[in-house]
Amino acid sequence: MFDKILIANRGEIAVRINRACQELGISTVAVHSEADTESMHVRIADESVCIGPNPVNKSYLNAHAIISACEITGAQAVHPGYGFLSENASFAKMLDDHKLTFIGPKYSHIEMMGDKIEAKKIMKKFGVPVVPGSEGKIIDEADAVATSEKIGFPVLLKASAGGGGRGMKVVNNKKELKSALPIIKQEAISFFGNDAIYIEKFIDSPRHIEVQIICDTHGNYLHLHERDCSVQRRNQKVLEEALAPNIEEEKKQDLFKTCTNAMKSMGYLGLGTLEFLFDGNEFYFMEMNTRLQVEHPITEMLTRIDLVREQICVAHGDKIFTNQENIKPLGHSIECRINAENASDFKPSAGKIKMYHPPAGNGIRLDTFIYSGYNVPHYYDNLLAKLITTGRTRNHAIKRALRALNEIVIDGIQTNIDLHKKILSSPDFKNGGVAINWLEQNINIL
Ligand code: MV4
Repeated sequence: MFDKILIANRGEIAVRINRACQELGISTVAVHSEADTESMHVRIADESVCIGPNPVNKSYLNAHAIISACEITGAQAVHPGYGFLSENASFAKMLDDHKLTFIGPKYSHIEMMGDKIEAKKIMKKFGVPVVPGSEGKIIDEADAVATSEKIGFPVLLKASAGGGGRGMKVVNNKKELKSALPIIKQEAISFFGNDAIYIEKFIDSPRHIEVQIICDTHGNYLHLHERDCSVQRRNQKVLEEALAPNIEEEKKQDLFKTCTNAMKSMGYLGLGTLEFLFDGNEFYFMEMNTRLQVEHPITEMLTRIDLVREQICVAHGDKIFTNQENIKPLGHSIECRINAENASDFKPSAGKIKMYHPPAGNGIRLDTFIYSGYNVPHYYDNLLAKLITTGRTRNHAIKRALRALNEIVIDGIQTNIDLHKKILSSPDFKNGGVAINWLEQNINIL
């Protein structure tokens, strides 16, 4: 096993990764910006290196500074967490060139899945159901019109280098398509430096279901079931649950088999998530994420598998400790993302946490980095904590989440704790299976 790992991230995920390293007997190096000197991830690591000033492009996105920090400390591997450099293929390649291990997939797979047209082509080739749309990139206006008329309006224009909801536009007819095409192309160039556009049938009110997979270098391509991430606002997930309620078991099992077969055909390594839209009892592949995800703990609680531990092990070349037959999800798990934000305009809030008291007890997990007296900086993501509750049934997990949200105290800054209480108390949510537009449409009446 590695002796020393550098954690190229901050906040709750850096703390989460540090914990997995400690349990594996691996010593840790934290990296941080000037604003993060007093951050929890720095305090709990064995060593720390300041890699630059507060803006992320000068610190957490500074690949050269991170590689220098490895050389200085003798770290053998880098865990990128999520966000920042976690899906940056050239960073993964740079680490390879420096004989350092990137704790993630091969850089070629990161690159492939980062190109959404390429990702869709590959998945389709391996039998994964995809959203009906253009065969690859749109060549010109005539091609766009012909493709859209064939699949039928409304259609969605998507930038191939986009993802996570950026660089998309719905068009309802030929006229709208013709005016939107040059705009979305220009956006694609200025946001992503790549003008490749593709077209998909617009699916109106689907659910967002994702499949967690993990692969090693010993021929194991396993799935860890699914998560339902439909409760979102402006492309930001708010609450996730596993398993996804009200979907036929056989339908899911067919999908899992297809996903693991695709991973085997690709020779994928490490953790991955295949994102699907679920509509009218059908799954449609959208994108694949080649990183550890924010919402991984709900899968951990259900399967009792430590995803970060396994991620480190498979990156080292070790075998996954279990097999598909022995992975049996137990009960139901819900994650509430607790953000520092204004309750009325949802704008990020920052400032000093005067008092913090965590919830505890049966079925409660809180992944966080905050403490009483901590000053939340405004430079970074506003996620403060993830409350993960697990129960024997979905109902029990919901009741536990409400109980824990009543126990938790975060004083001094504004949070979205009340929003979570409203969601968990709403009859629609309790019924299970709300669509991706549900929260935005109901936020004022919850
Ligand atoms: C779609 C879609 C409807 N139809 N594709 C948003 C993020 C990116 N991963 C792709 N997204 C979508 N693709 C087709 N053909 C709706 C969305 C979408 C969405 C998907 C999942 C979760 C939240 C969402 C919010 C808005 C739009």
